[in-house]
Amino acid sequence: MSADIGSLSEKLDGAARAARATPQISHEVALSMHEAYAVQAASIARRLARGERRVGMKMGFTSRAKMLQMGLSDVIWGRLTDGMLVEDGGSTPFGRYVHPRVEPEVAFLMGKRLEGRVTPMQALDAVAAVGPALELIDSRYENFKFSLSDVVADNSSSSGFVIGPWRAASTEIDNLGLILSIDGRPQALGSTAAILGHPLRSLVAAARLVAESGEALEPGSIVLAGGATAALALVPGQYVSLEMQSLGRVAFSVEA
Ligand code: OOG
Ligand code: MG
Repeated sequence: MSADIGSLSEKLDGAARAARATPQISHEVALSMHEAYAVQAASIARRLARGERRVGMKMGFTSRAKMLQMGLSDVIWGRLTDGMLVEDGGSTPFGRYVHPRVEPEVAFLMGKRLEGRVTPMQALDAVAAVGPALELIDSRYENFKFSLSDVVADNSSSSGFVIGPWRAASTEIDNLGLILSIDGRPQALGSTAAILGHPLRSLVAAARLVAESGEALEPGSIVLAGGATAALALVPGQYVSLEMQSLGRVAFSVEA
């Protein structure tokens, strides 16, 4: 069977809207990575057609912790819309998700357009600000299990994100200690060095990857550099907070 990009994107978008898991695509059709990104783009186009606005992109599998947790090792990316944004200190309804998890990330706010092959210095020059961030990932597949093409088609599990206070782009971000807490109790400790050795390397990779899909990192857009620790499963009623050295705090609650 050959891939029907339109109907696959409809299936994944529908699963996300209904917060109901769907079987892995790879159990029925073998998607190439090119086709998987086409399904992702088509499913995001459905969100944009409903009035959501594109606000950036997220990187995935940029740390060993995440690669080991999910058993996949290629760096991937996904698209962020304003509908996925959860206010810092705000809350998000548990019922919106299938089986949400949270992970600590670093966010970049772009000041200049960036695309294609760039050096770390060029990447840094394009950054307007950096901040601590939490990503809510929520695979639309049953049991949070997927192949690489499955997860790419599913917008790299992206479903929500929270961004803390922005700091100057000149802030050193290469080895910042971080504590991810649930209900005030530390659950994961780590360092931003887990993100490809330096989160800026994730931005360099982001510029190259979006260019492969004919896109650029646009001024004003957000780039999430990828989880620095394994993700934690969420349950209703939890208060999630991230404390990042030099960058400060970001938090949200999961509504029951
Ligand atoms: C895929 C998304 C990976 C990250 O930060 O590494 C990701 C998943 O783990 O479901 O967002
Ligand atoms: Mg992530």
